[in-house]
Amino acid sequence: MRIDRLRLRLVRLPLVHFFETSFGRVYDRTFILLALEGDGVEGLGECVADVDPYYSPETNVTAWHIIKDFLAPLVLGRAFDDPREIYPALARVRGHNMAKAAIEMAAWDLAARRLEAPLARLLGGTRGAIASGVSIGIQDSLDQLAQKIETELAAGYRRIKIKIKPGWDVAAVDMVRARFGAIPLMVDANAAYRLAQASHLARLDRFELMMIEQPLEYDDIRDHAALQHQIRTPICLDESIHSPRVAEEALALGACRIVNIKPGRLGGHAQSIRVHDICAAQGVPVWHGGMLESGIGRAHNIHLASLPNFTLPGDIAASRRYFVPDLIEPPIDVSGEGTVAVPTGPGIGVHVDWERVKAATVEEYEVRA
Ligand code: SMG
Ligand code: MG
Repeated sequence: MRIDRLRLRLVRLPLVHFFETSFGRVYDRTFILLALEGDGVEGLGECVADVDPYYSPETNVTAWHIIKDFLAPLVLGRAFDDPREIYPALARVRGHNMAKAAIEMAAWDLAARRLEAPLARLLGGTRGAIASGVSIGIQDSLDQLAQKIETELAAGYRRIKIKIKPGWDVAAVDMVRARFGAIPLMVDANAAYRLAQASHLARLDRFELMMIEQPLEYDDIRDHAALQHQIRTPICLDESIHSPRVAEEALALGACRIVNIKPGRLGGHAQSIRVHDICAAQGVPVWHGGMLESGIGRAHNIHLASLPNFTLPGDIAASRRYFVPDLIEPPIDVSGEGTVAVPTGPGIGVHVDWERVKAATVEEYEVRA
């Protein structure tokens, strides 16, 4: 396929409910939608960068700049036999995985649409539905947290993840265990602790959590390995795993026992599959993370999460938890058993409501070969 045109749209959508992590509270989501056209077919990607550089160093402004000025010229007018060639073609640019992933994932959608095949088939997906969990942000009170958990369990979700930070950790988990018993439960610290707090984190061991996600700094492997030797709860790494090489290092050093895969953080589907395979070869389970994506990014995630080593429920929930209406129609829904069906149509297999996209667009850019 030859890439003839690239289009960027900066889109802003209000969130149904605020989302709070250890680095702050957000009320809306602003992100870049990327369309690649080749051989008269269009593929879509969603950039998971945010307005601020708190989860990752990238922002919408850096991604826009890097795509427009450096990445687009590396793909426009070029012919690719396989979307696996895209990430290597962008290698001259260091880092900026979220910007790269938006292009790479659009190329996968384009390739799948040209073959009139669902994306999951090209990626190597093996299941027709994925297990879905929810990520519940820090709330104003423990009562509010309990109410949220009750709602999500009633909806059928397969596991509950709560965000933690110093001051909102042991007591929150204690409340959840006391009220809801042995539900599948995990916590995510988004790098809010330091190794010196290991004995405090060890207080979580008695709650038999599925895992603690990214307790220490975003670029740290060694301290996570030290921490894993001091706590019983399995560590799952999110922010730290930005490449297959780092995934190998983390596993070799014993820095984690579970890996969160987000294609935006890794530079796209091909790099994600490599991490998936590295983990599978070592018997390490993975699950699919979430970045508050619209239905477009969410659909990409669902296809990727249909690969065999995604054995734990992911942060891929129904559209209605985030955006009403979503940019796709019908929205992503979850079954009463807590599963999300893998779309069967060509490409990402969802119908985009372009009127809604237009209404939410705050900036546009287009460039042709
Ligand atoms: O998409 O449901 C979702 C959000 C899942 O908790 C979630 N994501 O660290 O895993 C994580 C966070 C990152 C998003 S906060 C910008
Ligand atoms: Mg996380």
